Amino acid sequence: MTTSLPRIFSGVQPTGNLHLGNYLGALRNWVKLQHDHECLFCVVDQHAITTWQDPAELHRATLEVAAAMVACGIDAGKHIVFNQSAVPGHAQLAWIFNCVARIGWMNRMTQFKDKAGKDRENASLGLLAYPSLMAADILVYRATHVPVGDDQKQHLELTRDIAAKFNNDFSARIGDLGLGVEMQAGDETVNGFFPLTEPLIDGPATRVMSLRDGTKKMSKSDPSDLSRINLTDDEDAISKKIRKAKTDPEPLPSGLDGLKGRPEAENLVGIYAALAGISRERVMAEFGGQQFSVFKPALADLAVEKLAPIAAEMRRISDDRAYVDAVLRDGGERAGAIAERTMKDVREIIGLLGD
Ligand code: AQP
Repeated sequence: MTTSLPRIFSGVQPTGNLHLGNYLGALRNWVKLQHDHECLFCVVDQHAITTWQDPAELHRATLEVAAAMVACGIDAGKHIVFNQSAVPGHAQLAWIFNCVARIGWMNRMTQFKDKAGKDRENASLGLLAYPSLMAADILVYRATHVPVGDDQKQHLELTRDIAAKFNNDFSARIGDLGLGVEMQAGDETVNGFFPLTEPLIDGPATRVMSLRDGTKKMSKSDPSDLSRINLTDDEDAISKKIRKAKTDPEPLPSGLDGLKGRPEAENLVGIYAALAGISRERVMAEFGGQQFSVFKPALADLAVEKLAPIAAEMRRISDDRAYVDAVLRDGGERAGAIAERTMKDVREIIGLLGD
């Protein structure tokens, strides 16, 4: 895998059932990007354990996420599909980044604040350092672009901060060893080892919200299964969840402006637009002024049409355990070779003796 195409890294945590938000915010975009990028898609199992996971369930979910990537259309032969713990470079580089990043940077992360909640002192140290491991995931492959949902924007900014500080802290050494590449940092051209990775946050569904509360993002860890459409849901479950989705008593407004202050209606319109591959304006042109009793069945039909084939493909692939194991093994070997080349240079830059 040595092309001159821009390199993409992105990951999904095996923390439960993959849902519509993961699909529209991440997986579906990955499928499009694989045509003109060199891609690494990772099941980030070491991120998952920043909060407690049942070991058997973690194992199952890791295989399921890998199967989902392939079921959604990722070409695992051309690109790399693997699990994070198969490549030691992620954890090795994360430790180095823990020594580069500042505690204050981590304390400002909204995901940490949300997940740690009020009992911050009792959160795992790993949860606080999560963005450092995420920076390592990306930079151990010196990836130039990361497609993510809107919720990961702050972590991506931190990844750039870590790369910039590393480049700056070791600039003389990077220059002496001839390991720098020229890159643009704002208006300046700088010489650095790690790229300043760009996020790719694209499409009408970069933040899909819960079906039970339009102010909360759709999430695997929401205790209510009715809050999300799982990629494994069958036709009946998809229809039922859309029928039961929280809405207000008013019909849909006639234009997009009327969706302001109506988060549940706005969310359903966004989901329809994303699944149909049309703009939200077009959805409003078709359904504006209509009751939810008309819009919801249309949305349910569309969701079933788009998602049921993915669920069927996921089941087919998951049943072939040997195939999923082979995808992950092959991906881990190829990813490991790239990561090890980076780590060799990193050790030399820092002055670690290594092996
Ligand atoms: N609701 C969402 N809308 C759009 N994109 C989303 N993503 C997640 N939720 C939404 C995107 O999916 C990719 C993988 O996410 P993840 O599994 O690594 O972690 P997450 O963002 O923490 O997802 P969850 O579902 O909320 O998991 P839990 O509940 O375990 O924390 C990312 O690109 C993410 O942006």
